[in-house]
Amino acid sequence: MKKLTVSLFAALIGVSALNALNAQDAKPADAKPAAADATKLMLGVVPNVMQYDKKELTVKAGAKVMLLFRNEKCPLQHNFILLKPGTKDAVGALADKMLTDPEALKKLYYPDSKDILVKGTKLVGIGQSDLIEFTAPAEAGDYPYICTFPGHWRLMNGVLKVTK
Ligand SMILES: [Cu+2]
Repeated sequence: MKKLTVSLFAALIGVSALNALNAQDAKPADAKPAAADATKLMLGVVPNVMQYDKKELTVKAGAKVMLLFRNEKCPLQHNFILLKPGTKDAVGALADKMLTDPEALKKLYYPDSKDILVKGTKLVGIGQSDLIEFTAPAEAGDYPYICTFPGHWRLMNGVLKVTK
């Protein structure tokens, strides 16, 4: 299963990235934590209905995470942010307000909020992907993730379950 996941990642992020993963495998055990040690998660988009393909993801508290967010077939653009527990509605409301923000596109539709823990690096259009690396929260709990393209978040959301 691990091999399959790694090859899927390689296909999506390119051969050079695979070489990098392999190179890191070869490093001594006391080297810095490598990509190979990271928890690899994949999140996709269901075309045209403004939904992620997973309502739930799970990681261990404090784990290094490589999240591959990809949009294979949806003509709309999407993004990914991870939020503090219980803040989905508040940040969603800020996302909707970006409709009138002339800088919204430049900000990739990410609102300013101290409740945002992790942001993706781009708007992901059809055929694109975003490899998002982060450290999972240290506290166990249910951390919402949403797309902040205005109007999407009410449907386009899920929960990262952080476990001890
Ligand atoms: Cu979206």
